[in-house]
Amino acid sequence: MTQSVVVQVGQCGNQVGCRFWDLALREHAHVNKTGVYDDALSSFFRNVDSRKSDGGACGFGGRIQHLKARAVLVDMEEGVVNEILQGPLSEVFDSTQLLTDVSGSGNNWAVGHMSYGSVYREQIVDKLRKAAEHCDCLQCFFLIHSMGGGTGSGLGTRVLSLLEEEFPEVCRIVTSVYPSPEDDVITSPYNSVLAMKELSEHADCVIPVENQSLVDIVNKIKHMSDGGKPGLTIRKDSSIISGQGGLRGAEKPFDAMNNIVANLLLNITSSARFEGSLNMDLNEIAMNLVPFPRLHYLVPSLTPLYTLADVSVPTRRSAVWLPMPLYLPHSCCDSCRAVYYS
Ligand SMILES: Nc1nc2c(ncn2[C@@H]2O[C@H](COP(=O)(O)OP(=O)(O)OP(=O)(O)O)[C@@H](O)[C@H]2O)c(=O)[nH]1
Ligand SMILES: [Mg+2]
Repeated sequence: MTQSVVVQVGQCGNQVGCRFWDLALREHAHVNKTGVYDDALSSFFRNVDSRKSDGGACGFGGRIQHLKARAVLVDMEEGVVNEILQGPLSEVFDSTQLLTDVSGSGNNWAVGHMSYGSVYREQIVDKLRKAAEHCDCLQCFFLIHSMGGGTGSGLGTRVLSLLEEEFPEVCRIVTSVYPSPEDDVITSPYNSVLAMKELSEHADCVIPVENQSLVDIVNKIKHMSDGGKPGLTIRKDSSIISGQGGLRGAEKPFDAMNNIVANLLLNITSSARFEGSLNMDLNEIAMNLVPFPRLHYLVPSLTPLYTLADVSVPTRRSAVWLPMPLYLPHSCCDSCRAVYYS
């Protein structure tokens, strides 16, 4: 089986990434009842025995010792990463995977891209290489970042170009969180435009997610959970609307929105994380849906939302992919839609 590495940059990238790891662990725990480290777990997690001297890597078939996420966490502020390290997911990361500074990029794309990008270039490449060396067959890098923040958009896109430079053969799938029209970061439209150019040039696939749409979806789900029709009701403590993930106390403002993005990533990667007759390689997403190299923005769609009420719901009927250029002219009628939904 192949492996993938998640690179999360900036506050948004790390917060979304955190929800992804939380839900992924819960999903694997639900499926893997035996406690054995298997192929499915190896795609996004390493099994590490801290008592061993050679880095502690354990092979397949043994008991799960310590699961470490195949991730690199980058933020030019310390707050979010420190919070992760004090939270329930602290065991999933170790210090070799983290890179932080103190002051942040001040919502300035150029500071992230040019200043921090140059200062931390070697350290970033070093951490990416280490993560890659832990994989038997590295297939994909997932970059998660915001388009509005200085670190996410500036340094995030710099990391993307470093990935292309250092690992040209490995597929780069980017999840970009676009700012809503009412975003409180005044420079976010500029940051987004500057980052878009880099995404067009260096990514294999971009999955754009927009914050206003996430707010709308969260409100819709909350409405459904507050007394929808029978069969459409979402439990109040379900993973899709609760940031607690069954693990921690207070819910943070972006948690419900980040859960949607994390669920999306879980769905995209499920074929790579689990065995199955419809199993496909992640790079086939780009191969099948990208008609021209720079036309690689895919609009993700998640349906129906209420099956996401709990990650323990076994059926997966989601992650419909509509490549952007085909979406508008072909979503006109049911027969057109059927082509894409089949
Ligand atoms: N969906 C979502 N959006 C977020 C989250 N955190 C921040 N944002 C959005 O991201 C943009 C700000 O980017 P941040 O990620 O906070 O900034 P940063 O990358 O840390 O960069 P600097 O703080 O400038 O160094 C704004 O548009 C916010 O609305 C989050 O957890 N989820
Ligand atoms: Mg920040």
